[in-house]
Amino acid sequence: MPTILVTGALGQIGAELVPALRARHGADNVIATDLKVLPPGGAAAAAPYGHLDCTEPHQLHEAVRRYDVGTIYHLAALLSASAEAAPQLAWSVNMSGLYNVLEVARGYGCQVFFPSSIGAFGPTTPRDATPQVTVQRPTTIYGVTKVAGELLCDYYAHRFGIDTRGLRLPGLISYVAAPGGGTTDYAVEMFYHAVRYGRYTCFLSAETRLDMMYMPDAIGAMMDLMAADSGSLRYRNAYNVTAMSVTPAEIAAAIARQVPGFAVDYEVDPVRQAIADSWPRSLDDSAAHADWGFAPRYDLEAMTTDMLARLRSKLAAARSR
Ligand code: NAD
Ligand code: AKB
Repeated sequence: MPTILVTGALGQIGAELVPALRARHGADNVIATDLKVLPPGGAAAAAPYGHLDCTEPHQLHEAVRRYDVGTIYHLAALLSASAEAAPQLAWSVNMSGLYNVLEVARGYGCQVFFPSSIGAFGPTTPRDATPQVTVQRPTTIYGVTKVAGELLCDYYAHRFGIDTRGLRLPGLISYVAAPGGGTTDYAVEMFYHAVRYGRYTCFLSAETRLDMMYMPDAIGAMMDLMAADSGSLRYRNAYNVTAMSVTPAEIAAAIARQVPGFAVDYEVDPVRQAIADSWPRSLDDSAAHADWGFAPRYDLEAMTTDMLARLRSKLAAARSR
């Protein structure tokens, strides 16, 4: 079977996507790649692993040719807060990286997965039940690269017949790998701090409402979308998906129900707050339900229970080493 290539495989998503793909398609059929050096004992992305900088087209061509790649999950990118701190680098990695992936896909006939984001929307987008097709005028460089990336995927699908598929992912909550510089990272940090210290200082205000999803649902959604019947997909740029629309105060309350005494205070970071305030409060993901059967399993309570249990064992295992 044709091989699957994952770029940015050592990040928050790749750390869980690579093992899930290997479980379904066989370990040797999934090539994990990243700019970073594979850390010793990095089991999640263990061999086959290769260094690959997505801004270097020849590295992508060489990997696709060498491993006979049929599908590319292109995860390499700078996230919203990191991108805002380095807009020129964000443009280079997020845009040149995707362009290089699409060009190599055009040359070798690969299927491509592109993760867009709620960041592809902006302050003039309807903020509640944000429609699948609506105004997209983001005010962050991250959002600009996500909208342009969506349009580029659409273009390659319609102009060159490339099988591009994408999701507008919300903030992802997970326990395997740390998040990589996003605005929604507070949600993951809150869980770690609850288990470790029983308190947390949040960089977004208590009532900032954003969409979130537990990582197992996000991994399931990516793999289901990629396996869906091509003819049923109306959108080739990216599908809205979400599992919950929550505030820091609501996540804190859900954690406090299981970690008695957990307390959160708020020291708002104006840069990340401004980014969050420009994003939707909730997405309408009915197109994803209708076209390829998207159905997340975890709501806030179910996610909180699983996340706390997994984190407790992870941190206990780390302490006993
Ligand atoms: P992350 O920051 O955790 O990981 C990104 C990885 O890309 C890192 O391991 C980094 O080393 C690598 N990378 C950076 N520059 C590179 C380059 N030039 N070449 C190759 N690799 C490079 O990000 P993530 O959370 O895993 O997100 C993956 C994708 O999903 C991104 O496109 C992101 O915008 C999107 N997304 C993530 C979330 C989320 O909440 N995690 C939400 C919406 C969309
Ligand atoms: C971020 O906060 O940048 C990401 C995202 C929602 O795209 N988690």
